[in-house]
Amino acid sequence: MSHRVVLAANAGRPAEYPADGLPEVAFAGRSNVGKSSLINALLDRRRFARTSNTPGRTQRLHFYRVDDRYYLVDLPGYGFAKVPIEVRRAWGPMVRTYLSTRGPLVGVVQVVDLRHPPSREDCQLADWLAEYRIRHWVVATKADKISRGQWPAHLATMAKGLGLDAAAAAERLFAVSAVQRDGIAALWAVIRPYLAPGAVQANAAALEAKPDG
Ligand SMILES: Nc1nc2c(ncn2[C@@H]2O[C@H](COP(=O)(O)OP(=O)(O)OP(=O)(O)O)[C@@H](O)[C@H]2O)c(=O)[nH]1
Ligand SMILES: [Mg+2]
Repeated sequence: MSHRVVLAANAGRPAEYPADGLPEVAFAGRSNVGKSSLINALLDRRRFARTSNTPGRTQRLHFYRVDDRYYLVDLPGYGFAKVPIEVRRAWGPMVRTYLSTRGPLVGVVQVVDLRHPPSREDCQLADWLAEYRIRHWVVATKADKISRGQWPAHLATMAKGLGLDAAAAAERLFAVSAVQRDGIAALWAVIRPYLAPGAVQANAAALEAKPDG
């Protein structure tokens, strides 16, 4: 199936975010981890979301409107030593402002590298998502770079590092390869219901019903 994808906004501040209220899922993770490649794989596009070999290229929030029904948001990446210090300083406030204020956000896909244990910043992001009570999936990508037999052990390390128990990991942790397309259909099947029309209202109601703490 081919999607109609439009880069609707390239935003730094909330005033620049789209205002049409369509549901959105955002993709967050370290610079160069494969966020843009994952978005392209989900949309079955070679190169819509811009990918590059230069880490930290994506310094603003890219809102891709898909089929005029929902957004996939490519967030700026964190934690790359080669990124200038001013840029690294701006990342936290830019992303926290987005996460803490964005009504149409129904969930975040945290993208990590299946080959490595989560970094301190990966853990910090997971903590923020918990703090803001944002639905959270963890996608361990570049799975093609290790043998399939190693996946379970690497997934277990990831789950432990990010504080996911076995039940949470079974529901919310995925191994994928954007290059080989492993796990892409399974990931889509889990996310897609949250992007259906009315998802924003359903999400707000679910949060309302959830007891604090
Ligand atoms: N082998 C392999 N390479 C991948 C995969 N996903 C991404 N890459 C490569 O990793 C590099 C970075 O990918 P991007 O998608 O640009 O990463 P990003 O997270 O969007 O990076 P920033 O925009 O800089 O934050 C590119 O060279 C991709 O081709 C994957 O699943 N397998
Ligand atoms: Mg990118």
